[in-house]
Amino acid sequence: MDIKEKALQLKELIDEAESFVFFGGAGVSTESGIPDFRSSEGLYNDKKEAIPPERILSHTYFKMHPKEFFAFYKSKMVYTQAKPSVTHQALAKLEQEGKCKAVITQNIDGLHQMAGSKNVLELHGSIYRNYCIKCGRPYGLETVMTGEGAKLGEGRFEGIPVCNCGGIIKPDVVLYEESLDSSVLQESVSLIANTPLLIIGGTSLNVYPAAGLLQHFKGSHLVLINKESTPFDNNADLLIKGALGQVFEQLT
Ligand code: CNA
Repeated sequence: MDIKEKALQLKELIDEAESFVFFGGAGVSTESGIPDFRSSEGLYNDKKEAIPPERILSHTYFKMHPKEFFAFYKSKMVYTQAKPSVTHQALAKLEQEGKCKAVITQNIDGLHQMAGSKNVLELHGSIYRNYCIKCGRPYGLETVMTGEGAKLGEGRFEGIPVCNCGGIIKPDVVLYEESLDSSVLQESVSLIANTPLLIIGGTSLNVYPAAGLLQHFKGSHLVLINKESTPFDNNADLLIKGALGQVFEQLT
C-alpha cells in the first residue's frame, strides 16, 4: 500500500472516531525548515559540533557555561522565520472542525499555535516564554535574541540575556536533567488515556518521559507516522513510514 492509500485509511479512522489526539515531535517541524535532533540531517548528526548538543542542552551546562549555551541555543534552536507546515495547518483545521481534541507536542517552536491550534500542550516548553531566574520576571523571545526590553551581557557574559535585576533570563524550555511541568504532563496523560484515536507523528520516541505517555493509551486505534523506525512501530494499528506533509495534505 502506498502512502496516499494509507493516508486515506487514516482519513477514514478520523471520520469514524468522535475525536483524536495528536502527539508529535521535531519531525512535525522539519517541513517548516527546523532540523530535528536524530535523523541523518538532524542536529545530533552535525559533525561540526565539538560538544554533543545533548550536553549543551543540559541544565548543568546552562549553569556552568551560559555564554556557550546561549550561542548554541540562539543559532540552533530558534528559527524566528519558520512558518507552519501543511501538518500544523491541517491539525488546526481539524481542531476547528471538532475532530482534533488536542495537540501534545515535544516541540518548543510555537508553530501549532501560529497555525491556529488552540489546545496545545507543550511538554518541553516554548522559546516564546522566558523568565529571570532571580526575580521570575517574564520576557519575550526578543529579549533573549537581541536584548531588547532588558539587555545582553558583555565581556565574560557576552550574548547572555540579563534581567534589569541582574539575573540571567532563561528560556522556559525543558533542558536535560530538568523535569517536565507536572500539570502539562498530567493533562497529557488524561487526554491520551481517554482518546479513542491517537495519532503520533514526527517523533523518534526516544525521549522520556514523553515517549512513556504511550503506555496510557487504551483506545481502539494507534496511528504512527514517521520517516524512520521507532521502538513502538509494532504497537501501531496503522503504521505510515513516510513524510507527514504527504499524509496531512490528504486530510483536509
Ligand atoms: P527526534 O528524536 O529528532 O525525532 C524526530 C523524528 O521525526 C525522527 O525519527 C525522524 O525520522 C522523523 N521525521 C523527521 N521529519 C519528518 C517528516 N517530515 N515526516 C515524518 N517524520 C519525520 O525528535 P523528538 O521530537 O522525538 O525528540 C524530542 C526532542 C526534540 C524534544 O526535546 C524537542 O524539544 C526537540 N526538538 C524540537 C524542535 C522543535 O521545536 N521544532 C527541533 C529539534 C528538536
